[in-house]
Amino acid sequence: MQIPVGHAQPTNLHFHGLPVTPRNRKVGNVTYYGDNVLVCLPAGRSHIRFRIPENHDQGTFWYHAHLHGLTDDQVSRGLAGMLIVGDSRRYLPARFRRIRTRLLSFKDVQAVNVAGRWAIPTNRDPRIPPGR
Ligand SMILES: [Cu+2]
Repeated sequence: MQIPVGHAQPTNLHFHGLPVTPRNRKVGNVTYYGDNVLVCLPAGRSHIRFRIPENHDQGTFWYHAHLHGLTDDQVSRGLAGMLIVGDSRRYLPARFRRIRTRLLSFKDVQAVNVAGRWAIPTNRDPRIPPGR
């Protein structure tokens, strides 16, 4: 997975439900980042690489930006996604194993009223209480 990081904000990635390493690894002149919420990915292109064991639980998991102080702002603006490991349909009765899988995720966006206007809290606007 390669994460393009713009210059506007730093970020990182955190994976829910995957017991993956938080360690960074350097191969040649490329750094592969682990799942470490304390890492601040530098601007430019960053690489995240880890192995999911063959015997990992199957199911749907999710990942999101988790840079402390910017998490709510970045996640509510879309820096999150779903990740499917394996195909858990094989546990269904035979007649359901070929059903189409659709992914659906819900996010909440918390808006606050500032001086009569609704706004999404960000960590950049001092008038609005910051999120996590
Ligand atoms: Cu999380």
